[in-house]
Amino acid sequence: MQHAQSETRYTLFIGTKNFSSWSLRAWLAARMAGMPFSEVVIPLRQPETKSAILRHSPSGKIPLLVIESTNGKQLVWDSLAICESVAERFPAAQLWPDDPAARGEARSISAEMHSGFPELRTALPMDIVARNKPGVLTETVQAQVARILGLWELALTQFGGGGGFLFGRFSIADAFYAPVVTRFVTHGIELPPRQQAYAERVLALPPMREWAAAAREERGERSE
Ligand SMILES: N[C@@H](CCC(=O)N[C@@H](CS)C(=O)NCC(=O)O)C(=O)O
Repeated sequence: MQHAQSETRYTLFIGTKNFSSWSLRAWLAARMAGMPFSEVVIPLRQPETKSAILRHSPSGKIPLLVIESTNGKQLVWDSLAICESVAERFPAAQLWPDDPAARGEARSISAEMHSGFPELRTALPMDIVARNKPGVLTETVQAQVARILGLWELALTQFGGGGGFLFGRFSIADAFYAPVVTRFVTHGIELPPRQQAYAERVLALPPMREWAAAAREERGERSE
């Protein structure tokens, strides 16, 4: 279904909801910003996945945001670039903190997630419906888990205030760590109380519940 918003039309190409952590980040930021968009899900891990993505996304990766207006068609690819475009086009959503110090930190921790934690991403893949027994983590992965919990602690203490999210109200930083929250649940990583409470707030966001329900449906499981 296409949504029309004045003369601009947004289409977000994403991957299988159970697995596609980069897609979740862009999709969640778009939903939290109230952006009207159509979504196209391209199933991942299929023989035809690459060619299906390449039909739309020259980078060969998703997420991809297609913006169509009277000015023509614009492609925005890569999760962080999409989040930035959403923030720019929907300023009322205030997807970055107002305070420059908080904004600098929110951008830094989002960028650190975007470009980092490769061992954690391999050892603890996103699989929203799975519940795995906690396994033995390498020292590198343990250090990366500790780094993330430390980043959350710092942001919640310095900037979280009463809002409950890393920088008070929901921001792109929360979108960037939302898949990590699901990974901790899937892989049975125990969290300290403050981080656990934060994780629960992220999972309780209506769009997160909607995404998780869709992931269960993809896997042929009944939604809650
Ligand atoms: N840096 C990119 C990474 C995108 C990415 O790796 N997407 C995966 C899905 S989560 C993908 O397109 N995989 C399909 C493939 O590589 O064939 C971003 O932040 O958007």
